[in-house]
Order: sequence, then C-alpha cells, then structure tokens
Amino acid sequence: MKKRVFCLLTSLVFISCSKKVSSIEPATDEITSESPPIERTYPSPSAPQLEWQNGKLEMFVHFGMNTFTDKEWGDGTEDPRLFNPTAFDANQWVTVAKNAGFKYLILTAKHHDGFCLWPSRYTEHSVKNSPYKDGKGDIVREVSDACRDGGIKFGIYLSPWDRHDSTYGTAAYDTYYSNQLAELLTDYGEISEVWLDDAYGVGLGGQKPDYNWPLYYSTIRHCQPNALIASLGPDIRWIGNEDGLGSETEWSVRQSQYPEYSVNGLDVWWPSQCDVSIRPGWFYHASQDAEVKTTDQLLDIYFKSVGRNSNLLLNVPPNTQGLLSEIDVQRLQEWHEWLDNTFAHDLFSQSIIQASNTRHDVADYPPENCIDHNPMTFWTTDKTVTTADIVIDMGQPKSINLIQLEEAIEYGQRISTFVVYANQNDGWVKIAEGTTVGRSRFLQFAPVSTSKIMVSITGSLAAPALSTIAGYSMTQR
Ligand code: FUL
Repeated sequence: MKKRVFCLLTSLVFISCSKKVSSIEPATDEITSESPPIERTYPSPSAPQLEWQNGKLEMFVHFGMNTFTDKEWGDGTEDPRLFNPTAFDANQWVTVAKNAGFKYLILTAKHHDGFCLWPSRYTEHSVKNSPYKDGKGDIVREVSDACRDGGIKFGIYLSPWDRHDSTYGTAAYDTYYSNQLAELLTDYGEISEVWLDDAYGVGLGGQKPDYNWPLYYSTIRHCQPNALIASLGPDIRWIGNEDGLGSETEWSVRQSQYPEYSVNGLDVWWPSQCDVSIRPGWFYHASQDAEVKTTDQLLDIYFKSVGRNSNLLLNVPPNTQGLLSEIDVQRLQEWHEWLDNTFAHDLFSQSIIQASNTRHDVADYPPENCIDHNPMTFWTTDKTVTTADIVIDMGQPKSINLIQLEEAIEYGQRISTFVVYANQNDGWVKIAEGTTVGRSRFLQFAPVSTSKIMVSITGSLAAPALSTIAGYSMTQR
C-alpha cells in the first residue's frame, strides 16, 4: 500500500521534469587515474562522489529573508517586500569563492521561513513579490549562471521545513516540496549537489512531519541523476556537528542507512562533509562583523576537516547589499594564500623514495608516483601485501612539521593504521601515527629536523594504494 502511494506521488512530480526516468542507483563510475587500473575494493565512489571528494572545498551561502530581518530562523510570516538587496552581485560571490579555492557553491534557495529566492510557480512567497528588480529578479538564476560562467559547481539547499506553506505537515506538502525540487532541478541547468536539512517543526496537526524522503530522493535522481544528495541523503554524510570538525578515524565506507542505494544492502560509499559558518550565525548580522573567524581558526578547521578525509563546506553569508563583506573576503584570501604558500614547498618533491614492496605484475606502480604531484598516479603493493614501509630520503636535513597522505580512493579506501618516523642519529623515531587516510590526511607535529622520513603502513584492508606523500615546514602565523 505504502509503495503504491509512493509511486503515485512520484509520477505526479515527474510531470514537470524533462529527463527520462533513471535508476536510483548512483550514476556511472568511471576510473580517471593515469596509472593503469587495479582491482577496486567494494564499495568505491561513484564518479560524481569522486569528483566531489577531489574538490575538497565548498562554499555555503546562506542568503534570504533572514538577511533582511536579522534573524537565523524566520517564522514564515515575513513580508516578501522586506527582501531588497541593493547591490546584489553573484559574480562577486563566485570570484571570491574561486579565488579562495572553492570548487562548489551551495545556495539556500529556501530556508525554514519558506521564502523562495526564485520565482517558484508553486507559491507567491518569493522574490516575485519583492522589490528586487521589481519582482522580475531570480537570485537562483543569477547565482547558477555566475557559477557556470566562473567554472564552479552549483548546488542548492532547499529546506524541507517550511514555516510559511499552509500544507506543511500533511501529505500535500510532500508534493509541494517535490514540485519545488523538480522546478529547481529542471530549470537551472546542472545542479551538482542538493543539500537536504533535517531541521523540522511541527506540522498543522502539531506532529513532527513524516517527510517522504524516498519521494524527494527519487525526484532528485530523476531530474538530475548526477546530483549528489547531501547531509540527509545517500551520497554525502553530515559529519554530525556544525563546527567543521572531522573525525580522526574517518571511513568513507559505511554501513548503509539507505539499503536501496547499496549493492549488497550493507555497505555504501558515503563520504563525510563538515559544515561550519565563518561567522557565529549562518545568516549575515551586522552585529557579528567583529566575530568573523580568524585566519588561524580557518586553518585549524581546514586541517580538522579536509585533513581528516572530509570535505569542508564553509558558509560565507552575504550582507543586505547582497555582497560578501570585505572582512570575510579578506579572511578567505589570507587563509587561501597561507595554504597555497605552504603547499607550494613540498620538501619531498626532489627526494629518493623507496618502498618495501611495489606492484609490478600487470604494470608498474612505483613509489615515485607519490611525490610527482600528480594525484592521478599512485603507488601500490602486490595484491596480497597489506603492510609496507616507504622511505623518503631528502638528501639533507630539513625541518618538517606537517605530513600529507592521500589514497587512490577511486579504488576504494584501504589503509586502517600507519605510523610516521623521522630518522635521528641513524635510528627511527616515531613522530606521528594515524588510522584512516582516505582522500586526504594531514598530520601536524612538533618540528623535527631530519633527512629521512619513513611512512609505515601497519594495517590495510587490501593492498595500500597511495597517490600522495608530501612533507611541509608550516610556518606559525
Ligand atoms: C541547520 C539550520 O537550522 C540552520 O539554520 C542552517 O541552515 C544549518 C546549515 O542547518 O539545520
């Protein structure tokens, strides 16, 4: 019975989508590495997941009615005429995002107050009744166009919690919400990510709404099979806090909470995302201008998110003009420059690198692939070998305090434990250790002067495959 209702709702929603129905399985996954392919461990990322993980940085943009009412959560009774950005410029957002290294931009098309940043045909509570461009404006259109022109991927946040719509909390709301999803996913070109938020209020009957997630997911898959469903969804997993803090042990492979998306019904590739705002609030408040996170705080967040096998989704909220504020822009620039300068000086690039085991059967996967600054090549061991030592000889003593490891995750995530040693007086001294590696793992430690570093992989689910081993001398700010 339940299934039939689901199908009926699905077909209603699909009327407004132009694409053919596709399966709800994640999209095609082709391997893009330059090293010859090796066997994959199951599960491994789909092509959109891999591209997303390789991107690492995403900008969240909370902009909407709350920007003008100075609130975090509007109650849905706000007058659309309050929405009036005076100097809105989507190109400024995209330029700032690109200059700071962000590869995705996700816009709050609708927050909990229900006000829509696009002229939705399903409600009057939108930009079409605002003074912005005399009601002819469309913020989603301008931002999606700017992203496309700027070569950055565009995503939408569409809050299921809608405090304005009178059907909220009833089955009719599922149709309303899915129609809005379909509208956004059909009329605005490619949408790379759909961010579903679990926040909810009580419905008309005073009960927690029973959101029809399967309907929402299938609507997204139908309209844009390559769009990743994030946060509360099968493709990208919320890390569980809003501080941008990843976990030291971070497997992208998880037990499925969405069995229908998994081949064996148990495990799925479900990489994590860390969200956090550059300011105390998600929306802009002039009163928080002095509380923009410092460059040091942003760096710490980077190493605890991207450096722990997660993507960082950093929120930078535009002000009432519709622009990112000068102070936020400055912080982002400093942060990015500092990272760029540090990563431009990899101490291992000119080193001699040797591994205790290297696979040569079908092709060569030499350890040099880890220091060639080409993320598309990798080193791996013979199929049955799951532990190995890699020694990097820099030729002369250098001061080092940061190590980066990256796995060739297109073949799955494998490494479960590793130790890093520095050579001191001809002996090996442990300087760092960790569990998982994944897309990117950074290890910070007290500066050590040494000419040789050893990365010892002490546990791996299958032959380890590393694409990067880099060493840096990170200057304190
Ligand atoms: C939460 C929301 O309630 C906040 O306002 C914000 O949008 C954050 C990203 O997600 O659930």
